[in-house]
Amino acid sequence: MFEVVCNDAMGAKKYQPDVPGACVSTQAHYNGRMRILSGIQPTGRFHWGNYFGAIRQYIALQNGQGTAFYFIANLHALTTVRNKEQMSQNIQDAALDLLALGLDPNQATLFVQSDVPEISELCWILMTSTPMGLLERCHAYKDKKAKGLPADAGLFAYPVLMAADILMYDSDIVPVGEDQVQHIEVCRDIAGSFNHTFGEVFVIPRAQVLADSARVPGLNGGKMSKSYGNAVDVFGDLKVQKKKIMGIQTDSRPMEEPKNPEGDHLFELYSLFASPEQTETLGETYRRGNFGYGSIKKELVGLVENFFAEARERRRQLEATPEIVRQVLADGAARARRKAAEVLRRVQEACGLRKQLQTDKEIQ
Ligand code: AQP
Repeated sequence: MFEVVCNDAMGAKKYQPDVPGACVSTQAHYNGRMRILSGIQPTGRFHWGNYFGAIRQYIALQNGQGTAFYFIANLHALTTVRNKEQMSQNIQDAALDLLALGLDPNQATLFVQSDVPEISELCWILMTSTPMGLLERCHAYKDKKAKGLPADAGLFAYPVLMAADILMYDSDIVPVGEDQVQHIEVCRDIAGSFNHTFGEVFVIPRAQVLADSARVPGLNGGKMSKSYGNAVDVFGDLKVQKKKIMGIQTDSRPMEEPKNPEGDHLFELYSLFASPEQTETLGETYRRGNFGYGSIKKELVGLVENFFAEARERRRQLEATPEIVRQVLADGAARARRKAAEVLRRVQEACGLRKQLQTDKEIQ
């Protein structure tokens, strides 16, 4: 079990994901089941940060917590993936990875973002009520620009598309890593301002972040990120994985010196895979001193291999049945579109875009 921090206007609250009806103080407006939504970009293979920060929550929240919608964010990924074969391979891999890691299509709706074309219309509508300054303050865009990575209007407007993704499904909860919390604040601002102008159209969502893996560190201690070259893939080749783990950057203090486990990224990574007892023991070892980082890394290699062994096997089986994956995505898209059409109609009516049209039959 892991601890979750619910981030909302009322402040952070502790939450145990396998206790139905948790986050009680904010449940009042759910009117039944809460709606959970999150998306993940098919920009490459998923890494430990994606898994521990986000995917682990998807799986925990699908079981009886509410109605869960998860999507593969290919429209977002278009800002970085510019090759059609690569894009379609990434989407296939993302679906396989999510299903292998435990996403259950009987419990949650899994779909590809662009299979719900309504999203682009909602994005445009929201764009017209988004102040430029709000987007200029977003750190994902600012960080990429500061690192000299290519930035286009799509990357700049990414939080508006993300707001559309969330608002389109009347989402209450958005399970994410810490890096996405600011974007959800932007979504809340956009929804609040739209509601203020046009009436109570949108549900105001809130981010949900795991306390122990809000920002999983990469091999160099910075945030683990696909684009920062410091990531370890969940389903990467075991030899490559081992090499990466053995290459985790550590300091050059003498072995005998006692060390503080707090804030040490090797310790942090170890604790994600280890049992609480193993983590406790390693903490004591750090504080006592007289240990080598190499032996911890070797132990971590074994822990990681064990941790994902079953998921690897499931992935191998799923890979052999691509038609099942296709069907899961088709069913998911159909379900997602039904909800999207309902919400878009509500939005169009609220802002006067539907006035000329009399009935749904006339539109078709
Ligand atoms: N290091 C991380 N720690 C915790 N959570 C993380 N997430 C990403 N990195 C970490 C969470 O994973 C989910 C999917 O995010 P995404 O689709 O935006 O993935 P990403 O941003 O592509 O991941 P990267 O590696 O950070 O990509 P680049 O380098 O391209 O920006 C989100 O919930 C995110 O918080």
